[in-house]
Amino acid sequence: EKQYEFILTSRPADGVGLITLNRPKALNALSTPLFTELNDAVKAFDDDDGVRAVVLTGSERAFAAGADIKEMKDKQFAEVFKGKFLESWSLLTTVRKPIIAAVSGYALGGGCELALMCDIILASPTAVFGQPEISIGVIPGGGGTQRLAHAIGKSRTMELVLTGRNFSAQEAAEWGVVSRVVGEGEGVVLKEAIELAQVIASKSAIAVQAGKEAVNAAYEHTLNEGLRYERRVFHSLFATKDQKEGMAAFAEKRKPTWSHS
Ligand code: CO8
Repeated sequence: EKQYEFILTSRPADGVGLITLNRPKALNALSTPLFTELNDAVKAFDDDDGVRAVVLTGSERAFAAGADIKEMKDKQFAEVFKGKFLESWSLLTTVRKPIIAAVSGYALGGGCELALMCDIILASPTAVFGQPEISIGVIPGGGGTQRLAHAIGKSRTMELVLTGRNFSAQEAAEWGVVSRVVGEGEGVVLKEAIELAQVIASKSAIAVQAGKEAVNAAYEHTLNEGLRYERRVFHSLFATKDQKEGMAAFAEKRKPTWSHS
């Protein structure tokens, strides 16, 4: 694997790519150099036929405690506007392969937003989410106001964004921000995320990517456009070998062997 300064990459299981944020002294504060590496690693896994699902994690103490406040504090409007500050930080929302966030500890500000950019979030009971930007004189800038509003509604989002209060793993699960809270213990959330990624990686890669694209359409299209889009993508899968294989295997009472084609 390529060597990076602020992240680690590995392949913990067949078909699974793992990216670990690795700026422990700054609680994985998200800086421009970190995002340059993260984008590079995400793209490399997305382009790699051997990877069919990606897991993104941090440390036990922090998934990420937000954008790097020390990097931001002296920036001027003209600089952030002309320099398109944060614009490239959402690259991971544009890739085809599913990305699972395994969140333990702080996921604050940009850290919460980074988790929200992923396709599935699993939380450790220690996870602490929040959009504390209001307390440092700004607002979320990485999609927090929009993605939280979609996920948990206006009233809760307003309360969180306007007070900056944190919310627990339990609240995140009750509200549907995360798909579930895993059991207690060091490394449990990562282990479960890798297992989940393995299940996804064991399916037809084309069907998985089509499924991700169709679900995402629910957040961008009207219901009718979304339903039409889903049906079109469903129809198109009949052009794949994996559809033939999957349905033949069912009829023949055997396990399918995917060619991912
Ligand atoms: N930026 C820079 N450094 C940080 C950050 C941060 N966001 N968070 C923690 N650190 C550093 C601390 O400065 C400290 O460094 P040092 O040892 O050199 O003093 C080290 O990490 C450890 O932190 P603490 O000593 O503060 O640890 P505590 O356990 O006492 O507290 C907290 C942990 C509560 C997480 C605390 O560190 C904190 O409040 N951090 C800031 C949280 C925050 O406000 N985050 C929002 C930042 S703004 C933002 O994210 C804008 C979003 C932009 C979009 C991004 C798109 C993806």
